[in-house]
Parts: sequence; C-alpha cells; structure tokens
Amino acid sequence: MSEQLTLYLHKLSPYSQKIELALVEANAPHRAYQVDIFNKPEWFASKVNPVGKVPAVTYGGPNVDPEDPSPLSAKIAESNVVLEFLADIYPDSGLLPKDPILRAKARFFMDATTKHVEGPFYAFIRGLESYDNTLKGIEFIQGLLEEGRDFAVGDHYTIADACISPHLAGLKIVIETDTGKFPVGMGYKLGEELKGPKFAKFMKYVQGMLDRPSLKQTYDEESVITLFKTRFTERVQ
Ligand SMILES: N[C@@H](CCC(=O)N[C@@H](CS)C(=O)NCC(=O)O)C(=O)O
Repeated sequence: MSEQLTLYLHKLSPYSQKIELALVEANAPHRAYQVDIFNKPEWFASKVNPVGKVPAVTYGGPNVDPEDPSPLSAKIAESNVVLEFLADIYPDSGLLPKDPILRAKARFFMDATTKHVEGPFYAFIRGLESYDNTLKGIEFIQGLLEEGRDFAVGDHYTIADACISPHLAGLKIVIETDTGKFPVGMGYKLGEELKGPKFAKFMKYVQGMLDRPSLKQTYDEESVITLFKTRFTERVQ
C-alpha cells in the first residue's frame, strides 16, 4: 500500500495548481485540504509549513485528520520542490523523463519559468512594471520549445509543463479581459503582441496546455477572474 499524501492548497493559488496538475497527470491518490490563506489556521504554520504558504504536502505517517498532522509524516513545501518530490515518488509517471539530459532540460525550463515568466508577469499584473520583461521571458521560454512537440521537454507531460501551466492560464485572463493594475489597455496590447507570428510556437504550446483535461479539472477560471478583479483593482488610467 502506498504512503498517505495530503496536499494543503488554496483553490485559486497558481502554485497549488501546479501540484494538483502533477497529481492528476500522475494519477496519484491523495487527499486535498483547502487552507483559508486569508485567515490561516494557527496549526498550519506550526505543524505543516513554517513559512505559512500553500502548497505544502505531508507524506507518510499514519492517516490522520489533516488539521492535526502527525509528527511522523514528512512535511514538504515550495511548489517546485514538491513537483520534484512527486516525480521522485512516482518514477514511472513520466513526471520527469528517465533520460538525464531531458531531466536537466525539464529543470532548466522550471527555473526559467520561475525567474523569467512568473516574476515579471506578476509584477506586470500588480502594476509594478511594464510587460516588456514578461514578453522577454516568454521569448526565452519559446526558445526552449521544440518545433512540432506538444510538451516543454520530450514527448510526455512533465513537471516542467505543470510548473508553467497555471501562469499560462493567468496570462490568458490578462490578455482576454485586460484585468490587472497596469494602465488600461496594456493587457489587450500584450495579447496583440502574442498573437503575432513571432510568438506562434509559444501560443500553440499555451493552447495545448490549456486544453488538457488536467488543467480543466484543476481550474475554475471564473473564480480566478473574480480574484484578479478584486485584488488588482486600483489601476493607472
Ligand atoms: N514560492 C512559493 C510561493 C507560494 C505562495 O506564495 N503561496 C501563496 C498563495 S498563491 C500563499 O500561500 N500566500 C499566503 C501567505 O503568504 O500568507 C511556492 O512556489 O510554493
């Protein structure tokens, strides 16, 4: 029998969704516990993740109430670390390829996503910088994609795809609804840039990721749009 795995998440957190995607793609049995991140229970930081953020997982130990995790289970946090962990405990899932070169490429893709897309993209949504760095990051990611392939690396869904997909879903919202603290129209303008021939390979990859059943199963677009609209309301006119 496999070890118990409990995922602590928030339904609208892109970092949590990375883990849900990997779990669904690996068909991995697990229990999910929703943490109210706006009113966090005291036990969460003291017993699960000292940093107090989702996602986090407990692994192993007895099957207990998620609100009272066992000291015998391992506690693992940071979405990219958890993704690697899932690939380790499900070595036959394809979450990481077997080939060491492709494994390195998947890790490089994750690192590039975190540094060059995630950071600039959320800075843009928050109205802290223009979309120039986001576009540069997307160009960098596009350069890593191989023509004619559906996935970030190799010919199978990996943690590299899980790492970027929630951000691609957020990007879709921004370019289709212009929601964010950036000056009015900049979300649409970013969309126009991305729809040009220069970004055709990236946009094909985006569509493939957004069409996956795992994405649809783990994502509530309307609620994320509402969250974006309420969190990112004061706009530069
Ligand atoms: N670098 C972290 C970021 C996690 C993160 O920022 N989680 C947010 C939700 S999207 C959170 O838990 N916020 C609650 C808080 O900071 O108190 C990761 O990749 O796991």
